[in-house]
Amino acid sequence: MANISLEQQADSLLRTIKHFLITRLGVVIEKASLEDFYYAFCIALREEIMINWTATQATIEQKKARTVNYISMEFLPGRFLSNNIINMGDSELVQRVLAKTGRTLPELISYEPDPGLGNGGLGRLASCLMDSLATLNYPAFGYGLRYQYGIFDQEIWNGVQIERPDCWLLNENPWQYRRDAKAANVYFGGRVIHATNSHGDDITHLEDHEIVRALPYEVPIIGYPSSHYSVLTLKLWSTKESPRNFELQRFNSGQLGQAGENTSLTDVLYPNDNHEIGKRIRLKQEFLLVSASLQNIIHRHFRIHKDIGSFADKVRIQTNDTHPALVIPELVRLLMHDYDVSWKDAWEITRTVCSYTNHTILKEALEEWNEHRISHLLPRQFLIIQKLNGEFLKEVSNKYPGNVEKLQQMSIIEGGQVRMANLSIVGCHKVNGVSALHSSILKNSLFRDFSEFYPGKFINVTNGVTQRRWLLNANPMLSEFLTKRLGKGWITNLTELRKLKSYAQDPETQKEFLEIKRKNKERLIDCLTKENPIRDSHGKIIGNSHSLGPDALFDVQIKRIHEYKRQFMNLLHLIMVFQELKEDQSSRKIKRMVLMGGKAAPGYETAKRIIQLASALSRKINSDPDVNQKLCFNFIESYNVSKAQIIIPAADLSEQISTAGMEASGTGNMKFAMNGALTIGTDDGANVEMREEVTDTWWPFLFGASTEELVELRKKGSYNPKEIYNHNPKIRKAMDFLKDHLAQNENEAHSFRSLHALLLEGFYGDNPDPFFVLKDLEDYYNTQKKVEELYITQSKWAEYAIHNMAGMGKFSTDESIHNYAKLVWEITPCPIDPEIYKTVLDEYSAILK
Ligand code: 26W
Repeated sequence: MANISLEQQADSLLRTIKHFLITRLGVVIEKASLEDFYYAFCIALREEIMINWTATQATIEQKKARTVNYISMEFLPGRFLSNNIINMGDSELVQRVLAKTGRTLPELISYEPDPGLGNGGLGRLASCLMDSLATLNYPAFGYGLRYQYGIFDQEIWNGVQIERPDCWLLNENPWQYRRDAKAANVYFGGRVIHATNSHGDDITHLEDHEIVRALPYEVPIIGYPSSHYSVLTLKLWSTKESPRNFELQRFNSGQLGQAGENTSLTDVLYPNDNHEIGKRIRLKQEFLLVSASLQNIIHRHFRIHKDIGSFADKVRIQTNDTHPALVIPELVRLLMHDYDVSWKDAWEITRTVCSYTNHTILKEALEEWNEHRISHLLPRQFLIIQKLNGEFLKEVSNKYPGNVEKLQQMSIIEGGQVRMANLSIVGCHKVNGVSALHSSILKNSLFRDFSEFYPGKFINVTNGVTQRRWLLNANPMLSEFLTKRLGKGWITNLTELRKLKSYAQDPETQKEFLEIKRKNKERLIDCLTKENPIRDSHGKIIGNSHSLGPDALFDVQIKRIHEYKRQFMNLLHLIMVFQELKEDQSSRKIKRMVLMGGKAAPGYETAKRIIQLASALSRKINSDPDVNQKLCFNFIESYNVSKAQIIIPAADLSEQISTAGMEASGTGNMKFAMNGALTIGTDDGANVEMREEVTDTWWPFLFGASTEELVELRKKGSYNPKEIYNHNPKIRKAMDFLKDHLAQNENEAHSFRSLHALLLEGFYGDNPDPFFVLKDLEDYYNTQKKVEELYITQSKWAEYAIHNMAGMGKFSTDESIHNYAKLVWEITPCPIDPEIYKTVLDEYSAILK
């Protein structure tokens, strides 16, 4: 549309909107409600998206490109509208159209629900990777589940987390396309009938099984414009709307729950993060995703290629953690059963095609399934896992004859449990961690036996984030600031940020940076005071969040609540500052506004107690006139991607304080730093590489024990938090306050005593303070003092912040994707073919004539 003026384009888009208002909704524009207008506006934009989508898919087919398929139980894409407008390059056009209609973009944007189809880091990473795949024109597909209810909405009732369903699909969603023709049948249960294929290998048929129909909804993922922006497909499977999923006979015999089991399979995202639950429905969800996606992948393969022989060359599958690990037995089975491939070849193809990303080393997060559960629900896949394991163990015992311990450690099935990580490692050609430190822990510690057995299989691909959402979309003012100095190159090549270094000392640049930060803080304060209520124990709103104005240091920790992330340490520090201010109001020279946000898994008691502690502290601090001019603390309800987009640009200080060795990477850390916050952090996850890029000089707030130190300490078993309590009066005073002076009711008293005991006594015979909160607290406290010293001199602070931004070039998912493409998938970009684009456009335009 390049040769039409912007004004003409605006008129044309407006005509389309009016057209849809009448043809889809039956209203004229003057009478349209916000819902009506939003919907018509989005489907008008879709018209253009469809052209590029069609052309992208046609190009991928025609070029017969090798494709990558990213399979993930979670995606956290964030709101689509604003991001799509930016990536389509239509910001100005949209402004013009809206000006003609008296609507504003913010009202449209905030009307849209934020799809919470993930828990946290893993899901958000998947979406950042999809954005980069699209922008870099890689031939890729995303596969996930279309949960009817995403991650719950969180409300805090007098300090207690209440979970409410997140009904993001209440209204028609314009960004998804239901594809009935591409539905797939997924088989569960049944009896196995044995047979052989033409190679004499065992294959299996099923009898008396249940069939669940998976229906895909396709979501367009729009790349940032090159000449023609690519549009990739994210396919989300649903079992909701299928004629046969509802079991009428069970319903008729009064078994209501069972009758609806399969229609409700994709209803809810399991809200556990880093904790395995072992539920049958979860296993069904995982297999549904795997089986439906594989069928779709194979179906696409045969549209383009004549036979299965080229499958190993043309297809790559990336499993996002072990949740989709059943692709391994299921692909082997499909190849043998449906395409008469021999066992040996099926196995070889599977191993060539699949690879696995690990996102956590926490033992309790490593998936295991009871073998009876699997064999009952997925009898054929279980037989394959058993056979694989038998062959694998033979290889192991050939290499290490007589080493029973090795066999036990490496076995896929052990003690009646199927270990999904072991299955993934054996069945994949590459296994990667998500930061240098994390990958080295996988290689040298957690999966050491495997890395010795399979040299070269374990690699690192450091995470990143997409600067399109996290700068361009979330922080327009800072984006302008960057573009003014660096040109637009950084939007698709983040290493351009390096050039910022030469501006770090420039007073004008510093001033402008600080002004932008200030405006972003004002935007956040506005949101907090209007949209972050305080509720009583019945949920009634009784107040609002507090603020100290934009001069205060904005100190932020936002992420899932977990002991290893150590929100608890942050809160103990808050108590210490509170107590100092109580004694002497001039003990602190700067104002500090502390913000914390994050959801607790519904069954995770300690995490819920930490939220309760945060709320109690917020109540205490904000209402105490002795301290509330200097210190203020708010807990942010229902933290999600949309809130992150407002909070992160306003932060001065980013809290990345996990126990060293436990945070696989972290990606919030990167978002904060590229938005001009300084990090107070341990040497953990990607913090290590961020520090290296920024250099120690400009990374002043590193603190805490190192991974190695903690490994030693655990080995020796000599850590004694009581000693710290006895020797450090400030810490002792804070701990005593926690136990004796904060609670306002019996429930709180119980919670805070438990938290106290967790650090000093230990629970159920466990070691006390397993995440070394007290060990690092003193260092943390001293480092926080350094933060305040530096913050006093704003220009100095700005200089540091600019150096930190300059060091973030490596942490774009564009870089991560290039690394996956090179080290794991060996794929090359496949931009839209101009000829194909022209054909599609001509055909489209012909209809309009
Ligand atoms: C089975 C229950 C369950 C659910 C989710 C176990 C584990 C998970 C995820 C693997 C947890 C997760 O989100 N991990 C985070 O992944 C991010 C992206 O790589 C990393 O940046 C975070 O450090 C890591 O905690």
